Amino acid sequence: MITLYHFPISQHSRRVVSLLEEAGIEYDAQFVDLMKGEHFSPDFLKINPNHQVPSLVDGELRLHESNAILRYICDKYELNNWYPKDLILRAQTEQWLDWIQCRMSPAVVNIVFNTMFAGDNADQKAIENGQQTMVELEAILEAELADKDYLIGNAPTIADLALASNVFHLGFAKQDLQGANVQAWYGKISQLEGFKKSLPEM
Ligand SMILES: N[C@@H](CCC(=O)N[C@@H](CS)C(=O)NCC(=O)O)C(=O)O
Repeated sequence: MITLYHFPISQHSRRVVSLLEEAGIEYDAQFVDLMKGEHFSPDFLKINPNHQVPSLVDGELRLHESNAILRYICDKYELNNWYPKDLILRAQTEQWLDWIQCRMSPAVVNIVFNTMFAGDNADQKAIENGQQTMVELEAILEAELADKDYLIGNAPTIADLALASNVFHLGFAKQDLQGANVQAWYGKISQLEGFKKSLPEM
């Protein structure tokens, strides 16, 4: 059985939990409490020297990076609906996964970390930069979701789960995206049982 090291407050963890729960895959869930510094324990550093969740262990394999973990799970369990095999749909899924990692996640981290978790070290400039970027990114998403239900066509993929984990995270800083198309899309993802199960108890 695969083991997932995760923490519910972690946006990157939630996207993986969403997929595992949605696909009904049995897994050993290991809670790593970031608030208590458990990610710096010598045992966890052997699993992921980056001291980050999520991390996956499957036999000899130790895997970090949430999107790599999503891809691995889809390939291992042949979840072709979540990670399409069609050349064009696959390329679009990869595009959005990379966009989410390279553009969306850093802006979300700037906003949420500095608003919620940085305390006296909060960087106001980083919050402003994040908010400025988010205006541009939301406009891109609004246009993309104007004529379709999900990022890639008419069914959710791992790109939607990855994006939804970021969008939920913005809620910690009360920065919910307001665009009608993004809201409609997020309403659909929010109904997924796997997504619901990934959320922290509030
Ligand atoms: N690129 C990584 C980012 C993972 C990440 O930033 N995890 C955060 C929680 S969301 C974490 O573990 N932070 C603790 C640390 O960096 O020390 C991924 O996609 O998995």
